[in-house]
Amino acid sequence: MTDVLDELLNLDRSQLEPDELRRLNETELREWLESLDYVLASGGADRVKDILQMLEHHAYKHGVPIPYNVTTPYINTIPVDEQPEYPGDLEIEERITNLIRWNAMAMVVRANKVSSGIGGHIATYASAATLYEVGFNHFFHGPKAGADADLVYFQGHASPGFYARSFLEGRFPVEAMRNFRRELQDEPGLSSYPHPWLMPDYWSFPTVSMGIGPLASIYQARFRRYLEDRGLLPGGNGRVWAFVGDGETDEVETLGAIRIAARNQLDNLIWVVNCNLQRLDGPVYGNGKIIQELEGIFRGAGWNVIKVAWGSKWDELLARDHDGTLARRFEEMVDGESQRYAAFGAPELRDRFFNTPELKKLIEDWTDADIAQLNRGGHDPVKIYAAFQRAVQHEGSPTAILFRTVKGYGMGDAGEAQNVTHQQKKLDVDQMRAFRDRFELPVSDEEITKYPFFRPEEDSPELRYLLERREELGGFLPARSPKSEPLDPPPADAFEEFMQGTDGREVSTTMAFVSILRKLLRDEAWGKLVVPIVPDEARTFGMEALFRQIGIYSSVGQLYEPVDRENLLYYKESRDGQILEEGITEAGSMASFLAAGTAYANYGVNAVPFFIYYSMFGFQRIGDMIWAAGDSRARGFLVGGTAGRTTLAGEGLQHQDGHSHVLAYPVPNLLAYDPSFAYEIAILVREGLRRMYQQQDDVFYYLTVGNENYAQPAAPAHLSREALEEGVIKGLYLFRPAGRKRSKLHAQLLGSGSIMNEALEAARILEEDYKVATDVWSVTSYKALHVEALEVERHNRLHPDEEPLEPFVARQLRDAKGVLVAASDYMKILPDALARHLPKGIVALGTDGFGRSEAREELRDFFEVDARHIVLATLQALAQEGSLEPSVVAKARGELGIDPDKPNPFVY
Ligand SMILES: Cc1ncc(C[n+]2csc(CCOP(=O)(O)OP(=O)(O)O)c2C)c(N)n1
Ligand SMILES: [Mg+2]
Repeated sequence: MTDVLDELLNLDRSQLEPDELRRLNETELREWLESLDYVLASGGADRVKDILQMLEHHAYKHGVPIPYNVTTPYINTIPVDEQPEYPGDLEIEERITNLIRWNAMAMVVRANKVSSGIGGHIATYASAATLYEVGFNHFFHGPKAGADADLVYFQGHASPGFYARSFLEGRFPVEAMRNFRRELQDEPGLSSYPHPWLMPDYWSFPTVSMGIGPLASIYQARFRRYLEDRGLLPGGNGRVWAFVGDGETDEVETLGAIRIAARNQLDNLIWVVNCNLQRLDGPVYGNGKIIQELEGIFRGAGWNVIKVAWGSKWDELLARDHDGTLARRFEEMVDGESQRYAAFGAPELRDRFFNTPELKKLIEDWTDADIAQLNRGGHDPVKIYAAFQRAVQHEGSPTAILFRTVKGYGMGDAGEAQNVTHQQKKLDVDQMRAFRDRFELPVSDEEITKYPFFRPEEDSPELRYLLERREELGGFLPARSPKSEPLDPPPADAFEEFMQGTDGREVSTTMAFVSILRKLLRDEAWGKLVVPIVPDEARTFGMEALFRQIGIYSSVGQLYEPVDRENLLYYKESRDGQILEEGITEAGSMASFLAAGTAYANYGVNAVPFFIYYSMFGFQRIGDMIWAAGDSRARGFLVGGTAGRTTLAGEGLQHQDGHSHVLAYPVPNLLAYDPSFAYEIAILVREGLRRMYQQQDDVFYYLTVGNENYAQPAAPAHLSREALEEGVIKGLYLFRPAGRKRSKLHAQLLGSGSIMNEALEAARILEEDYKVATDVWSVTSYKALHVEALEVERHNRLHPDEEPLEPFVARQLRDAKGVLVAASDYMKILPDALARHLPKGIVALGTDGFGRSEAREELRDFFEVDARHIVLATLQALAQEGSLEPSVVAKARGELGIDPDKPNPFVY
């Protein structure tokens, strides 16, 4: 051989005849391949990898960059000879799966038969049934597995399948199945989608808003590591499984954080991507191959990827495919073409897929029935088991398993692989019969018209098998079982220092909040449970002292000496660090909030997340995730910093939030506060801890804090501590009674956040310059006042024969004299929404409109929320009620220097 090479090497290739060149190429290739075979046989796969890597380097050094290929051939990752033996009883498992398929389909069809338009999905679960069943029978560990218990994010649109399984398990009566999507019937109903609020013993994770489940699962797996590394949770084999739709990967939330999972080496995270190649309208990627595309993305991000594209029957053909013709044909076929074979079956596959003499030869003796068995990998339990097994054994990185399935599998002409299948909710009797025959279900022709649910006898082999498997694996899933112990709040005097004020020292509410947080971090019981979460804004909010004090969590500790090591407050990362420094991702931070805020339910750990961020990038950017926190019964504190449209001065236009408090209204169990003073925050934090962790109410808190420095006052002396706490918590209390007594003119000013200072200044001007006796109230929460007033109103409506109750806000203001004027750094709708609950009309000042780049003073003038505008509004209100001449108001306008022709800050 060497002689041949020597001879050939001396040749000038350009002089060779084509035939000679071909022979040379062939010889070269053979040489290389033989060497490789030798290395593989003697040194094994690892040695081959080493050599190939070195070769690549070598070529690169000589100016030959090898194009990086992020995808592997379009065949299964796990070769047949590496598939483990299936540990279960395939036959009985198939019968169970078929029963679940039937009941899942029947519950949707029946629901829509009984009342049209009730909705539901058949095709999603039909495509994923075997994936889930292999998981339920062999992998998913239930709550009784302790530290090995898994958390599973189920695909929301597959919910009929889980209900159908739970029905077989005896967890739901048949009435519940009949009331799928009918939760307001006499009998128990079933929620359309995973909803922990509505089914708190069952669902843990709301997944139906696409992208949120996958994103949350990454941070869930990381949070689990955090708890283990910090000694708050025993280490175990518990994993996070997330089932993801292939269409769902279009959502930026789905793939946007996958590298975070790789960076944190989350081998406790397994994603099962159900690539049925379709979404709602049609193919996910008809002109390409979604599996290949996703493989590249996951591999590029550092994930372990397992592809399960082809079922076992294809192995027979691949074994005979010596020259790679079949593998190349796979590569050539786009998903849109592939969908046709699933829709039209064996004849189409025979004619169109096997489209060359070589390919036709592979199936020359095959009948259509043989060809029909050429299944996709995600319907083959043996392949699924092999993939799951490999995923749980994999170490060092997260795993994505890409399963190829058929959307609407088994639905036949009612929808199988049809573009309309996602929304197919109705099957006629013939289609039901076809379904029954295909899955060999014991339902008679007479029964079938009634859409019956089928559950075998209690001691049938199927039910015994199913129950045994779940018992072995730690109990039923889905299951949500909160198990944390109630925890007393810090003692009443723990935050006493904040009740005293700052003695004239000017500090912002942000600084006050951070001091409160630091105090809590030092608390014996609570300190370790606090989880500060920041999206690269710790310095913005003056929290950098915490870096050193409690450390930043890193799964690998700190592999470098930080540049500021000499500093007292250096950037300290450690394995038992407490801060979750998420980088610039509010969505990721919120996902951490979700994980920490539900740790009481998922791990029995009373973690207390404090997520501190620019208030502008909360509700309007990640509102759906905040909604999910409400739905998930998450507990904790969202802290919106640099809050208010005018409070962050200067170039902070992009951060000028004057509406997050409006956006906080829709989330039912969210309590939203816009405090003005340090002692209010102290009261609210302690109350939050009491309510959420002692009383175990599934609420969470939103606090806005500002960056304007001012002297923090002591708690007002005219109120008892009890009355003050009640007012702060319920949303309103009298902060400073009028100084002027026996006046003819009276006003009540309502201030919030840092606009409270403008209200106080306005009161001074009103009293001194216009002889108006002015009380100043602090409104800590318009939402709290509004919600309570609605509750009272509703009670009165439903109990017309009882003495009507009075809303808290009306009671507080009942005896207050004169006009009501409210000002905040938020939209006017907040005070306006209270109008009908008040004893008299209210004038609302607020910051509706886009922000501006300006200084605080100019901004407050522009938005008409400064002391001068509050004075003007008060005088105008007094004129309107007839207590003042309009000319006095016009004169005052001049005195106050307000331009009547200034532009309206609200453009439309
Ligand atoms: C944020 C969001 N947008 C849109 C929808 C509506 N929707 C529900 S299911 C679906 C298609 C899902 O396709 P895929 O992720 O491939 O799941 P499959 O049902 O195919 O398993 C869509 C668009 C949604 N639930 N959430
Ligand atoms: Mg899909």
